[in-house]
Amino acid sequence: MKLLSTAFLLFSALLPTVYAHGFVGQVAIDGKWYAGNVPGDDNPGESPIRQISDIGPVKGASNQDLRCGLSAQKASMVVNANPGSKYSIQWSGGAGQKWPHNTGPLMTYMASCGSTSCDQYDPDGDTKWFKIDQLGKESDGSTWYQQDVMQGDAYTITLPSNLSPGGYLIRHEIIALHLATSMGGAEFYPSCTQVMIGGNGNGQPNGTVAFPGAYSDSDPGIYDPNVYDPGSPYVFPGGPLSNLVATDGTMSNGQSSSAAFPSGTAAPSASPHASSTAGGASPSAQPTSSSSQSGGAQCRLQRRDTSGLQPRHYSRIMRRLLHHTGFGSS
Ligand SMILES: *[C@@H]1O[C@H](CO)[C@@H](O)[C@H](O)[C@H]1NC(C)=O
Ligand SMILES: [Cu+2]
Repeated sequence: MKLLSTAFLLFSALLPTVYAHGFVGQVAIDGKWYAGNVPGDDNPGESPIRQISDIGPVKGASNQDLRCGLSAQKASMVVNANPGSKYSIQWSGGAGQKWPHNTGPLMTYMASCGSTSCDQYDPDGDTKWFKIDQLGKESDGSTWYQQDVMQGDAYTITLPSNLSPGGYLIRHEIIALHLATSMGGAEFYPSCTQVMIGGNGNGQPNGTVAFPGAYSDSDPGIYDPNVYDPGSPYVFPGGPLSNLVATDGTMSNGQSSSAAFPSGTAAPSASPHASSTAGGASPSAQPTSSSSQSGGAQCRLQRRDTSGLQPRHYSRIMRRLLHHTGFGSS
């Protein structure tokens, strides 16, 4: 008996701790991809994506890390974009891993860096964020689009068409709700990309929010006891969309499961440095280049092209079956 329990304790201690979390690994402006730095990497390379300290979540609606992610550092690049530019996001679950969660919304906000260059700008309590996009469940009322992210898809939006010129942070976020049946269980994964908007727009947001401040731990879209009920309605947190709104949200095949990120020491081809030099990004760092050519794998949010999607729907159904029979992971 004694021996047995000792053996059990020893075995438990040896079980690996599973960190099922992630970060925005890459972003693209009008199809040009920029790698982000691995969280906590001591040797950050050139990137417009602010580096965070860890792939773990921001917890708690009053956490200042809700602005740009865990201990986010200013990034070295500010990339040019325009009103109506395509902005693409590739989530990662860590080196070589896909994003691990499938429950909860994708949200995107922007904020002006004011007269400060965005690579020098520290968002604070006065930073005025306006919501440009929010994406929840698919038309079946149960499957979250985050499921597509978990399968490796990249997400692309068209930036608001009337943005005034200047420097902005684009704050894209997943709120993972797999633990949201408990108050405080929601996991926030914000990420900021530094852009310089050109053109001659003149739009001003009609409403802005602060981070922290926009969310409360008791918001129905953050503490959601019904989150696993099929068809349960979802109330997005953070108020209404701005008048400056992104359009054409699209999931498309991301890169294969192979790592696009340097793990520890940088692999030259996929290094963040590579993408800052002209044409330097490797094919593996360009998630959509192959899928956009192969066609068929794209899925518009309203009008899905089902021709290339059979395996995905199939696996989704399988996953649900497994879940309902108790074999799926929680
Ligand atoms: C801003 O405009 C949008 C679109 O017209 C509207 O849905 C939203 O309620 C407005 N927000 C505020 C704070 O007035
Ligand atoms: Cu996680």
